[in-house]
Formats: sequence, structure tokens, C-alpha cells
Amino acid sequence: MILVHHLNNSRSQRILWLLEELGQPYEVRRYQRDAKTMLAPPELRAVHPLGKSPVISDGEVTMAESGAIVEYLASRYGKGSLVPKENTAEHLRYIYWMHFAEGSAMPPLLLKLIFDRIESGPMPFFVRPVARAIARRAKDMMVLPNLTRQLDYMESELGRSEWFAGSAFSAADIQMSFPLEAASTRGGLDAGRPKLWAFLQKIHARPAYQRALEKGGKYELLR
Ligand SMILES: N[C@@H](CCC(=O)N[C@@H](CS)C(=O)NCC(=O)O)C(=O)O
Repeated sequence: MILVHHLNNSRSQRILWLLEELGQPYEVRRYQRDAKTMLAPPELRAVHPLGKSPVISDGEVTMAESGAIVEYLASRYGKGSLVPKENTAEHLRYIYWMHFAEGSAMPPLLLKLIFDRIESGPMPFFVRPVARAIARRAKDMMVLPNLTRQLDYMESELGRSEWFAGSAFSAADIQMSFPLEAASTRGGLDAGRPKLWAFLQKIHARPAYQRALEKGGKYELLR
């Protein structure tokens, strides 16, 4: 039986959704973020040295890193679904978006989260103006322009085909869901980018997505 180590409000929600799409039985072991630091509890480090979520175990296999887990589960249990045929243009796009999600889309979203917190968080009064000015400048110079460029790019790519890899829904769409959901809570993604917005509405309406929400518990991404 596949066991998913699931941290609340996190990337592991994607893994539950994927397993629901695959119709593959699994168990969920839940972990709660620390309410103040939002970090994972130390018990996750007993499962994998980095102590991050998601991690799965499947028999002898213990695997971390959401992209690797998505690729492993889709190719092992997908029976040809959710992965485009190899040596096709769709398969190349599948690989690209599978890596883009964590490699390119998430870093500016994470930086925005950190700099927003520096800007608005409590700190000694004598460092506050300097810290806030640095956070503001980093956001204006690097983080926000990158976010905008990436959102524009993803919007135009979804103008080429209904889903990220082509005309068929694939595991790359599942992998891309997390940065887009994060962008809609803290990265400026809204109905002004109609293709990306429609993508979010469509995935949220999928029965497997809804079942995964029931299994994973409350899902509210960090702001
Ligand atoms: N690139 C990794 C990122 C893993 C990651 O940072 N997970 C977050 C949850 S969204 C986490 O465990 N955060 C809690 C912590 O860092 O303590 C992946 O895709 O699996």
C-alpha cells in the first residue's frame, strides 16, 4: 500500500490528487505545520532527512521531491494514462512543465512570501526601516518582474493547447497546479489572465481533486 506523508496546506495535496486520478489505493499519514513558523514537525525527518513534504513510501521505495514522486507514480501506476507517449512533442512539453513547476515557477513565489513577511513582520524598531527597504527593493527589482513575466508566459502557453502538455490532461497539469494555486493566493494571478484562471476552475471541479481534498483536510495556501 502506498503511504503518503501529508503536511497540511502543502505540495503533498498534489500527490493525493494524482493518486485519486489514478484510482490507486493509498494511506495518508498527516503532519501539521507549526502554527508560528509554518515549518513541518520534526517527525517528518524520521521519514526523510530533509523533513519536507511530500514523501511517499511504496514497499521498499521511499521517495521525496514532488516532481519525482509524480513521475514515479504516473509511470508506475498510470497504465499509459496521464503521461503522453514518448518521442512526441507532447511528451517533451510534459517533461518541460513537470520540471518548470518546482524549478522555475516556485522560486519567485517563495521569495515573495519571504520578503512579504520581512516587510510586514514584527522586528526591533531600529532595523525595521532598513529591512523593509531592502525587502521592497528586492521585490521591485527581481521578484515581481519575474512573477509577471512567468504568469504572462504560462498564460500564452495555455493559449496553444487546453492543457500544459497538449490537448490531453496529464500529470504535468497536476504538478503545475501548486504554483498556480500559490500564484492565485500571493502572486497576483486573477481572472485578468483568463486561460490560467480557467485552468484553476477546471482542475478544482474534477471529482478526483475534490476527493483528494476530503482525504487531505483543509487546504489553504500560505499568503
Ligand atoms: N521541491 C520540493 C519542496 C518541498 C517543500 O519545501 N515542501 C514544503 C511544503 S509545501 C515543506 O515541507 N515545508 C515545511 C518545512 O520546510 O519545514 C518538492 O517539490 O517536494
